Amino acid sequence: MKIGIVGLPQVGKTTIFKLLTEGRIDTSSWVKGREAHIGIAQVPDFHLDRLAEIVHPKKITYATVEYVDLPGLSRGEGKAALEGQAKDMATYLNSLKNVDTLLHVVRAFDDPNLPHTEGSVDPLRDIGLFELELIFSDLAIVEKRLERLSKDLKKGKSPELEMENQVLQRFKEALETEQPLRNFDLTPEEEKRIKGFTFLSAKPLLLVINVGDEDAGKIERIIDEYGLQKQASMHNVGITAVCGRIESEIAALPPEDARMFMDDLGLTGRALDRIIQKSYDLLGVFSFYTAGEPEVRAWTIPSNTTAMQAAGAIHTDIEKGFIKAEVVSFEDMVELGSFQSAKGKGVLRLEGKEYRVQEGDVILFRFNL
Ligand SMILES: Nc1nc2c(ncn2[C@@H]2O[C@H](COP(=O)(O)OP(=O)(O)OP(=O)(O)O)[C@@H](O)[C@H]2O)c(=O)[nH]1
Ligand SMILES: [Mg+2]
Repeated sequence: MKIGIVGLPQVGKTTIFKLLTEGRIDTSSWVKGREAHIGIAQVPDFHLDRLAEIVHPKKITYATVEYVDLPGLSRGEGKAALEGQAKDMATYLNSLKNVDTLLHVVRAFDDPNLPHTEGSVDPLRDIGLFELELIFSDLAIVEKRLERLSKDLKKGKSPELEMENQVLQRFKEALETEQPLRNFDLTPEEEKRIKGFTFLSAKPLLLVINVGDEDAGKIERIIDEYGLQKQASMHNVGITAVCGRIESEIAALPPEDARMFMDDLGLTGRALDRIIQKSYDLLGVFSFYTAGEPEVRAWTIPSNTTAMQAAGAIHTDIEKGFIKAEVVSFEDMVELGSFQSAKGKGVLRLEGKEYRVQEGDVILFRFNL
């Protein structure tokens, strides 16, 4: 999973990046500019920790997320791309090419020492403003491609080009009325035709409201606090909040100290867990586990994945040679301690190719090489 951290300038993107990567990546020497910075973070996972306690494996492997911390995108940059001045936008788009989700950091903290680029703190305005830049950037790409397509279609028709033309015309209409592309449900074929483009407004969007140190109490009721009901009801949009500055400091503390500070501030959970959970929900993914003595490992898959596809997530050979999946639920595994005792108690299930893997399943694949 790959997540791009985006937003207006000076809203706390790098602060949140540090929090998500638990301060393990030194950001102090970073040059300002259009270059993005990349960090890989383990996904905290209490299921995995618990399984490791009972299996005592040689190795524990967490799922990982790759975070890309981007420079701020200022008002007007998407629009400039639309007007053919896309110099900086190309680098920006390139950094976001393979990103699964945009994590939009929205400034809600006030700080007299750090003037807001728009003159005042107004999360709702910034969400709209940023969305519009994404829409303009997409429209620039759509218009350019449509121009090219109309020339190509005059030379000779092909079903592929016609389908692409149709999809892009629909996109154009939507974008011109300021609708983001993440509202569209495309067929797999349509998706394939447009895969090569980086349409920013098509990516799932996680809004992360960055509140001030004194506003930790607002995190739980962030939607009402900032009037985000409309955003909350949108397709492919998730919302959460952090106290960026203070929570990134807490993230660097030993757990007992962290707990004390969190209690003082009225924080019920860690920012890291909040953001990961929301990202997983937004993308509709979860983890299943393999738990052998050499390695206990989490595997992230989309909901509705079959046992056969899950095998493929581990290795194509296991998918190709798939015979059966031996499945024990996380709860049974923790209670009984091993596949052997799960079998003895009759709670180990033998599942076939089409079995839909459930969150927390502990699986042993049987396969032929
Ligand atoms: N008061 C307050 N300041 C914050 C908070 N989060 C970030 N800041 C401050 O805002 C400034 C910018 O933070 P960064 O994390 O570098 O912001 P950014 O969005 O990465 O900035 P650019 O990459 O330059 O666009 C720093 O001085 C931070 O200390 C916060 O929650 N509260
Ligand atoms: Mg930054």
